[in-house]
Amino acid sequence: MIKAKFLSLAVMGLVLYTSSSHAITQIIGDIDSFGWDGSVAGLTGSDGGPADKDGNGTLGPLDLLPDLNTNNIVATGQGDDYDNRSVAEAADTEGAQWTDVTLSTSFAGRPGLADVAFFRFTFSLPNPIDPDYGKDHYVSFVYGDFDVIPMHAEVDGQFVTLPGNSNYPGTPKDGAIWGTYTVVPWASMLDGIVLVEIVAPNEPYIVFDYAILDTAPIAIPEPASLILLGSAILSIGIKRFKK
Ligand SMILES: [Ca+2]
Ligand SMILES: [Ca+2]
Ligand SMILES: [Ca+2]
Ligand SMILES: [Ca+2]
Repeated sequence: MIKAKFLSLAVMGLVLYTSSSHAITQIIGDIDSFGWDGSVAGLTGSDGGPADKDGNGTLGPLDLLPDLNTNNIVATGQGDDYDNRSVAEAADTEGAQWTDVTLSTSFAGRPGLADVAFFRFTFSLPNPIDPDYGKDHYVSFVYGDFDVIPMHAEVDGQFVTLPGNSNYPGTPKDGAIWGTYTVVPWASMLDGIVLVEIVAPNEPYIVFDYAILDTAPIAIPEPASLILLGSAILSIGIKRFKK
């Protein structure tokens, strides 16, 4: 009986601790295949094949943005403009307004172009007792069709390289979806703000899905290793061909 009481007290304590613990984890926009969740299966990529390259029913890194008019090009003025934002996303002022909508020069309904996009995480700091306290975090974000240089991100002023269409393994692909992440040192979080700024003065067509601040990064294939893998496969192929 005493043991049972102790156990139930311990469980209560755990519940109290969990509910009062304070994490910083925050998402701007939503993880919904750039607003295409539910209709991904019917979408075609710029290569004429399915946009959902890995066939998992969602659009993420290494999949392709939809080529809506199936002319094998995904770009401004190429029939690929859309706005899949919810009312709340469209009305947001902290970054969700730049997601699930084509930031495209040919789209009258655009909230702006890539160069003005930003994601601003604002949070209250956890207490020293909380598990996230003192921990470096990660900012990750997912986007498609970066193909006009220069383009990079700045996370609290730190330069972040962004892979684009030309980094697609094997051969460059229009509308390639990539994600990237970077460490946000705890020291940089003490002001309660993490700001992601996109610097892309010439990029006329790009789409973002979401940005997330968390203690772990999202899973993203490494472009460098993929390119190495791609060229290794290619060289094996050439060797075989030469035989
Ligand atoms: Ca997929
Ligand atoms: Ca198109
Ligand atoms: Ca582009
Ligand atoms: Ca989204």
